Amino acid sequence: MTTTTALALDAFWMPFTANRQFKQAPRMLVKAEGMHYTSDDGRQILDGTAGLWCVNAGHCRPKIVEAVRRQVGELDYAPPFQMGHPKAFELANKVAEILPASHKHVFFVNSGSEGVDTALKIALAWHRVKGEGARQRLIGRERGYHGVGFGGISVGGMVNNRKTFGSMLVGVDHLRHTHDLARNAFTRGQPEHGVELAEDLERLVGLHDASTIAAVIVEPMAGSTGVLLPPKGYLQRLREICDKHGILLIFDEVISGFGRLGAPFAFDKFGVTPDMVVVAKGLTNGTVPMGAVFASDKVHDAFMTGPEGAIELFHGYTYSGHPVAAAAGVATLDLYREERLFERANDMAPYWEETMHSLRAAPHVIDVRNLGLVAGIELSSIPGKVGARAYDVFVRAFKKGLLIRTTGDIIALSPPLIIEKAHIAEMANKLSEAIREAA
Ligand code: PXG
Ligand code: PLP
Repeated sequence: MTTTTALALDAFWMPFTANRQFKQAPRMLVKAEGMHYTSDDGRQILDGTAGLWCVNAGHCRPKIVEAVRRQVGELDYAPPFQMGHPKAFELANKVAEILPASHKHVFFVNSGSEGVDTALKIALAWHRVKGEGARQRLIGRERGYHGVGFGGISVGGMVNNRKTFGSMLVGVDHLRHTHDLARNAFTRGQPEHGVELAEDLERLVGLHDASTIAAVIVEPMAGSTGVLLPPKGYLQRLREICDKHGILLIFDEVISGFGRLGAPFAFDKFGVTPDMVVVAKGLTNGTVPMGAVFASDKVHDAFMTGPEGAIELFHGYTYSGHPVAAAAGVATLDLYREERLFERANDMAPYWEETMHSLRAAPHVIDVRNLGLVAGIELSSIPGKVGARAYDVFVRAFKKGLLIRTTGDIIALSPPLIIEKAHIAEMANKLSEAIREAA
């Protein structure tokens, strides 16, 4: 095993990391199995975040590991443009089995960011194909996270991800976010208040006119910004307003997809069907990078009209439908089904909810919110030092053998769906201690 001390750390410019701080006191993971990581000093770390919201079936599951091994030795790579290989089709079919009859078209990408770019481009191209090329505006939402490509940061709404990168895409506007602690703190499940915030889309239609708007993209559950659940009725109302004005609705389910909320997708859970869905992360259980865009017949079929020899969509990636990722995806979906992991998440949710809300008793906790196997615990900020308290909790939790994720002063928890009750109790205990000990 390569130890941390033997490694020079300078060359790797780490993503979304305080590089200089990290490299002075590195936190290194060297192995994983099931619910746990092993750190380089040999400690077991309970994974409270499914890696980064992606390892939904738990770590190093033999079925997936074997599928990847077999595939890389049999067909390592095949070009995806004007060529095919069976695994990509097999995976598309397998994904289609858990999609509505009207949405069985799957475009493969390699990450959530690429998925978002792809969905936004399809939306623009779709309106053009339909003869409405003036519909070029894209609408996102404040506090949204849609990855880090120029498309994603343009429609995204987290200021630190945007402010240093210039003017981004033009013609983008944003809905108001739905976070409202004054009315909704300590809600279990979907908040009661805030359906009226969907009317903000009518405001934007009034401002720009529907004839200029191509699509609205939202996370049905906002994850990265700190677990914001949609108010009751909000997504339904967005769907109605989009329908009324001929605007496409895109759900970014990079986090909420593949069982996180106790259903295959958030759109199943909330009963609102978007025109396109972006997924990544859980598609391959995090083992090999892959994402996808699911398109409805309405979207897909409009492209299948010109001459048969013409490429319908001038878009794709060298690694779209990569054989090794596709093999990982097939094995992952088999595992989800065999172990009924989406149902399991739903069955475990009441205990999760009860245990997470017990953290309300810890100091500085100003909100606990939850759905399925996700929870957000919001702490009051130290004046003038937003994020310092939660970071302190994060470091303390790691020392105690628990991996959590923080954003600002919000702690996000999203464990693998194989979690047992004893793990949930352990998480709450360790987290409660870490919060109490933090400044
Ligand atoms: N959309 C959503 C909703 C996401 O959560 C992406 C797009 C981008 O996916 P890629 O694979 O390009 O990273 C994501 C990714 C966090 C955190 O702090 C969350 C994500 C990524 C990094 C950090 O919670 N989600
Ligand atoms: N840059 C150059 C010079 C390329 O040739 C390609 C792909 O052929 C890309 C970027 C895009 O890479 P990818 O398809 O992996 O996104």
